[in-house]
Amino acid sequence: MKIGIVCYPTFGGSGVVATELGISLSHLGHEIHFITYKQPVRLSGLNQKVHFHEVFVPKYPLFHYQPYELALSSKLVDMVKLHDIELLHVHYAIPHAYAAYMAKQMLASENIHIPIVTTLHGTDITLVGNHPFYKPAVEFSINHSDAVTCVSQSLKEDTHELFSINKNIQVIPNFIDVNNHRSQFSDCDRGSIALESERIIAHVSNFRPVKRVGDVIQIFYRIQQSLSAKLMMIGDGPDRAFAEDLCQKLGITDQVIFFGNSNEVNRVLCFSDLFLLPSKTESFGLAALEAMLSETPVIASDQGGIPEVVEHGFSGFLAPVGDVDTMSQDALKILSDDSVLKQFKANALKAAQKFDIDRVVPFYEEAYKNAIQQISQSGR
Ligand code: GMT
Repeated sequence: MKIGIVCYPTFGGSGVVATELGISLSHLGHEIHFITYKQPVRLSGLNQKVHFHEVFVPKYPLFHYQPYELALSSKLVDMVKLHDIELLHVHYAIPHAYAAYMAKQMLASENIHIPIVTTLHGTDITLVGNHPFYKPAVEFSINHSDAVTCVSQSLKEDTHELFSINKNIQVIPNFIDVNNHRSQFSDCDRGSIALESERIIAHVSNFRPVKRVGDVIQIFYRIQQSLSAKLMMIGDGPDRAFAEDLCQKLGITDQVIFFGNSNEVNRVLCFSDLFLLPSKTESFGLAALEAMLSETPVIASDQGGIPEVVEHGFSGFLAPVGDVDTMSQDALKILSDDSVLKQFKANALKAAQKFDIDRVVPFYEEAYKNAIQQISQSGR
């Protein structure tokens, strides 16, 4: 199949999932066209099967807001015609599903009929999408997609609760490339970052309020009162300065490293003993899954789709949002004893392996085939 993939090209989970999916589909022989405003961060090695088309929005003084959706839908129309793309898979409803719907209508006027598959990722539904300013357009674009998928059962329930959806929403969980990831590191070089006697704790996010980075710092603060440890903070965003200030106030700046947006997430996870994800909500928690594949157990909140990824008492522990005392006590249960830590590390890996890309990608292929078939049968 020739598939157009629309996504955010940034470090966020939806862009990562879209990119890894496209690469994996290309290995299965499909021709993939990424269409977005920048080359996705995880996309390298463009080749005959993997193409990138940049959406450019020329600046014009009249426009207070640059019309990205317009540029994207025009680009989609052009790319579908130029490369005979058979299906568009858009990740994140806003504004991608809306732009794809417009492209579909423009193409239909030229008798080119192409299905749209929309994947909902979380914040497009739970945080941004249901805002009254966007809701009618988001609901319309979901209902007018030819197939809709979402990344967890929890997100499916949230979508039905927040919107009037008349479409079947298929849950296709996020995934991870077990073989590729496991072959990346043989030596974790732990000594470059901490002493042998120190536990290493990690957090990866976009530092938005939903991630509750203050809780990350508070959990770490309590942990380091009982054992010697370092905290690796990877990512960047609005709450970074607040997190750095909090470290200063608590007198732990020497024990916390802020890496910013880094391409070395897997290197840091490789030598980490524990991952913290105390978010207000997560539709899935891809960062936790990536940690688990690096044999890093997870302490997280019990919200959204996280319990579908992290098994309480097996690959980590879950607690109510904001309960930093329970979270730090649970962390200490794992970190205080070498043999318990070893067991949780092994469990984390085992739990992550269930989400191997090879098990999940066939569900997308099937969804594409059905969508293409439906369009050709209905003749539209
Ligand atoms: O977490 C974010 O703020 C980024 C956001 C995104 O769109 O990349 O992440 C969402 O999608 C990821 C991939 O499906 C999920 O793993 C994250 O849980 C989800 N974030 C939230 O629901 C807050």
